[in-house]
Amino acid sequence: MKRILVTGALGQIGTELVDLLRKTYGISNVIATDIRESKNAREKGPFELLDVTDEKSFALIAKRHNVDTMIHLASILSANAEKNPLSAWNINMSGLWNALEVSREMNLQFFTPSSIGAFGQLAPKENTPQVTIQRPITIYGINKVAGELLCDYYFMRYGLDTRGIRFPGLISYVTPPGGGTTDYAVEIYHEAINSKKYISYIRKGTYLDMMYMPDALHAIIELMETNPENLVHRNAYNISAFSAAPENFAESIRQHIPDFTLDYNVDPVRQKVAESWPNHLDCTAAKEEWGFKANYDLEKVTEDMLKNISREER
Ligand code: AKB
Repeated sequence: MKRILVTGALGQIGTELVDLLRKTYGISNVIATDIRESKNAREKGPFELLDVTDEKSFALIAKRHNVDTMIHLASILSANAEKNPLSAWNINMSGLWNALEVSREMNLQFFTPSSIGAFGQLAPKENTPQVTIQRPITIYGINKVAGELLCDYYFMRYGLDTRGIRFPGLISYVTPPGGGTTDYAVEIYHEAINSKKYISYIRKGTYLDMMYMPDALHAIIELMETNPENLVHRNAYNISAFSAAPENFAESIRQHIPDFTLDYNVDPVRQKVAESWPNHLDCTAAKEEWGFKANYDLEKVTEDMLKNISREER
């Protein structure tokens, strides 16, 4: 049985991942950590306050709980990182470095997410290959490329079992994303239920890879459970469920809310970031090496998001 430490456990991925890990591996085997505390965090299972830039506390907590696996999620997302690049660099890179060092000392299995943000304008936009040029124009993307390389380095130099996924925009009704370029793909559903209209900060015709949270969570567990001998690319695998532009979300929502309207008020900063990212990733390596498969297409996401948001917000 694994004993897993999760950083950034109260974030968009962490909240739901911790629940699923606890169902899979047992409540007491999953140690949730975050820089802040939520009301019921400690009632649900082991929880520790942890600032990932504090190397000593990081090591103490990991040792005290005798973990064998690290899932390092704490990071600043793309749009927020652009507002304060220096602080994003510090949190994203020092946090990752500390997570890797603790994992090296304790010989932990290691996972950290990368992103479609790790590519840039020079990478092919359609069927973006697993291995291609990566010249991101955002500090977040630069962090992600450096992070992928650092994880490769720990694997090659120390034999640490590092694994990663390049996540697309993640859609969920449970915890809001907070500070990403793809946040509109979550906001649009809340606004559809609350006001039947949405004003998109991303321009019509801007395609990005997307995925529903349950597919993302299963992907993490499947990758971590895969026999290491099958893994060639490790840090980090392209995955995607579908590629969509804002108007595709609107069309899909109109199947359920016919008078839903979509307008645009483009934010030049986030638009520039979105335009520098791929339209659609090639996911062959993830499929071949660990059997990646997504179950939710845009229509299934829309149905589930609208059903759950209207249940919770009414
Ligand atoms: C963001 O928009 O920053 C994230 C991501 C795609 O990495 N959702």
